[in-house]
Amino acid sequence: MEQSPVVVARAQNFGENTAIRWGDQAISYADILKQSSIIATRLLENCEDLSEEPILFLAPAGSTYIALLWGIWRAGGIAVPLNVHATLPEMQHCAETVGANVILVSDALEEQALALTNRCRLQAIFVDELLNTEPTSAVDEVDKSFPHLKADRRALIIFTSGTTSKPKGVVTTHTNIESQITALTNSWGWQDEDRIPLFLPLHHVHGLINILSCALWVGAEVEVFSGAFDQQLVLQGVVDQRWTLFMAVPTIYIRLIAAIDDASEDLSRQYCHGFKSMRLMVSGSAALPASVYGRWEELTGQQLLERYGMTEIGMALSNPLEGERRPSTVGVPLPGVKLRLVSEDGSVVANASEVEGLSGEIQVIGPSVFLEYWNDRDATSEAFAEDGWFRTGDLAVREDGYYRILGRMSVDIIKSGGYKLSALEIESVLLDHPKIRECAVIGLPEKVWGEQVAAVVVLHEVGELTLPILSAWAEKRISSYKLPRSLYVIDSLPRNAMGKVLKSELIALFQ
Ligand code: MLC
Ligand code: AMP
Repeated sequence: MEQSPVVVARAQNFGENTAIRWGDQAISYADILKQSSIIATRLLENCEDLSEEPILFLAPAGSTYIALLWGIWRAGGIAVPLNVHATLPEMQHCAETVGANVILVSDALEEQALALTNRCRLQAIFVDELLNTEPTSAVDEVDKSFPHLKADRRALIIFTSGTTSKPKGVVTTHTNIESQITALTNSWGWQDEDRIPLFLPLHHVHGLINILSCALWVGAEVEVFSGAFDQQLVLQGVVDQRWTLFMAVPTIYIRLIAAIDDASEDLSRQYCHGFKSMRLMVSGSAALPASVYGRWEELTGQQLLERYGMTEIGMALSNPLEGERRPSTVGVPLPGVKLRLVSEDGSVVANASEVEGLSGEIQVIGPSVFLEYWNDRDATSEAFAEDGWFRTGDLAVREDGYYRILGRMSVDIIKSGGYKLSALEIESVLLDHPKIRECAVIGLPEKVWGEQVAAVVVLHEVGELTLPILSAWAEKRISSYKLPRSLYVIDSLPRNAMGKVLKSELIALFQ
């Protein structure tokens, strides 16, 4: 099956092994391969190669999701996973940005898909029935008709919020994805005996690359939880010692600490024992407070491995599997990642292993770095320094050989519960509210979520606007995790001489 991307071809080695488990059901690698073959055949009904055509897909976490992802890849297309909880305008933005003609849909999400196809010129292909059919010829035969895929082809578009008002489509190639995966499978000792729970969303790299794709790369087993994060179900899995690996955002570890603290003595002992039995627990997507690292170790004996990454680059820095894991740091560059720190005036302050103690923007170069923002040449060229290094927008310092993240360069990027949110995107939505004249969205520090979205507004006329009224209005326009959690009505926004809102003053005022 050399014509398939390596990530799919490798699955052949794992045949009847369980790939995905959910509830009391399971599906093998061979069956998912067969399903992906059916999808690819369907997509190639009218052509021999999708030739990097973007194909949207909408499916809850589970085996269908993988069959669609791999099916699109095998047919030569670019897979564009949509957030199953996104609002209609958000999905429409993704569909229009990539200029998609086709969306593959799991039947459970029919309603969202039909709403979208009513707005955009898109053909919806409902896949449940299709996936239950037998391939018309033997799978091996079918496979031979798939296009020969070069590794430098575009493979995936993940939408990410940034310092522009609308999310941008991050394009990665098959080579990028392979190198993002292998950096982690090699560094964290992934093996086919590993079993991992998946409760993070699959439209971001933490869930899609670090958990799902790494597991499938090595032939491991993924237990999928779709829908909202169900702490009790996850804790039951921990008590049953069903997993060897665990990956989550800091918010989840903070919630788990509270659950352990609140449980009866007996149950709390069982939870701690279950966590202790795992071979590795990883935290990332946002800063892990040292107090959480310490408390987790006290309770479970586990030293959380903290790492740092970004949609555009996969994972770049990691504490070691073997050796010292240092709280409040993100360790050292992963294999294949070249990293430097650059000061505001553009001079390189620390080249990988040399200078210590000077802070600068993290810039990265290497095979895991994305190709481009879809159809956005200006944003792409702005994102890279002249000599080709990707500017992350995160500040760091190197101390005693380990990197420590100091924060972000832009106040317009908010991290809440591991989700990256754009203040500008939320502002542009809120400014459409008939009562709002001016608006500044800020991230206020908060213990459990890291940061929480707050809206500071100036109203058109004396009147009232309350948070519940604003939320009810906004929830049709933006995903619920982007909604402001607090609202401050003031007379005027503080601005500098150039008219720019002084967000740091607002943060100091309201935190
Ligand atoms: C949920 N809510 C949030 C939120 N998640 N509010 C702010 N920030 C968030 N992240 C709100 C919902 O809108 C809802 O509000 C209420 O909380 C309960 O919703 P829920 O769906 O039941 O929440 P829950 O399932 O418990 O979600 C919490 C969570 C989730 C931590 C599991 O936020 C999550 O999956 N975060 C991880 C995101 C992620 O994968 N990021 C990685 C990006 S890649 P209401 O008002 O309706 O009750 C990346 C690179 C890297 O960062 O390095 O990994
Ligand atoms: P995203 O764009 O959603 O992929 O989020 C990437 C951003 O998450 C990075 O640019 C960082 O700001 C943040 N991030 C990821 N891991 C960490 C970490 N361990 N500590 C602090 N910030 C992190």
